[in-house]
Amino acid sequence: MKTRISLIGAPTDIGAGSRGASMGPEALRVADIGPMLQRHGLDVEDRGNIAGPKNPWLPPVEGYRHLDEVVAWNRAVHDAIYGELQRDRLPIMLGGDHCLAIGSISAVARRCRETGRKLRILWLDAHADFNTSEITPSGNIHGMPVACLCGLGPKALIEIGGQTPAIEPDCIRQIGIRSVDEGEKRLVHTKNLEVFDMRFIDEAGMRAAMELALDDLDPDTHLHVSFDVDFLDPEIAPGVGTTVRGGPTYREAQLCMEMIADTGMLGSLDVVELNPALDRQNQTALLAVDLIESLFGKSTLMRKPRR
Ligand code: B3U
Ligand code: MN
Ligand code: MN
Repeated sequence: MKTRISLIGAPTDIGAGSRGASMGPEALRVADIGPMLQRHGLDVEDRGNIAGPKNPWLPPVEGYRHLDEVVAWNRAVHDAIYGELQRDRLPIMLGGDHCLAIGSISAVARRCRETGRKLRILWLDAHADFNTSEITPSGNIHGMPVACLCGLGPKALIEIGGQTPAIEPDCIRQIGIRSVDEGEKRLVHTKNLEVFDMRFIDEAGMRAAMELALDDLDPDTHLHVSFDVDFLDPEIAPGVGTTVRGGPTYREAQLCMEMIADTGMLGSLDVVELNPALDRQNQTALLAVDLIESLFGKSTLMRKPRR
């Protein structure tokens, strides 16, 4: 894994259904994300925050809320993430709502095309984020990034990375899913998305889910983790706009992060949907930072225990 990390804040709630995710980057900094990574011997550069349009808080137009502003933010995110990848650094995007993954992942996909590397995306989320303007119940674009990345969406958003579609559905593995809208469900099946939903995790366990999600990785793979904090059970992570009960426990989430760390292939990360306005004493940000510590290789022991 790369040891040179860049933090990039994207302080906006432009794609969300409630206000407050714009404060996510600062809450993660207050929870010590930078110093924590430094304590693990990583070279960390905090590149500060990206700027973009303010949130006009208007109703949807033709199935999209704030489309022009979402495009502007994602173009800026794309350029910032692409720049860090070109500098051979591992970018961590501090969101911001999940619509911003269109910018970050299109940049990662573009870089993978240029360098000939394979791409695997782990989408940790309560939601599939696979809506389109025709089927969205809300018009909120944070419910659409996976569809946009797969080429289903407005021209301005699907073209951000240069090539359309930015990615193929078969490079995504979704984990922790437990809230999918009716039309969205049909689209998930049509496009054959690989989803390890909570039913799967209940029955087979997080270990089996992650073994499959990380199965047959080419040794030259860029692993991107898109961590929507609402992936976590709201009992432990109340600071998000769209809580869905029945998510992974603290232990399950730790195992998930540790198994990703064990691959040694992490190449980029989004941390999104953290909403400090809904949090209690920054506990959700502190939890996210704790889990990110495991994602970057914190483990209890140096080696496996003797049996
Ligand atoms: N699927 C719903 C709700 C939602 C999606 N992502 C979040 N919420 N965070 C929608 O509005 O598309
Ligand atoms: Mn999401
Ligand atoms: Mn979500």
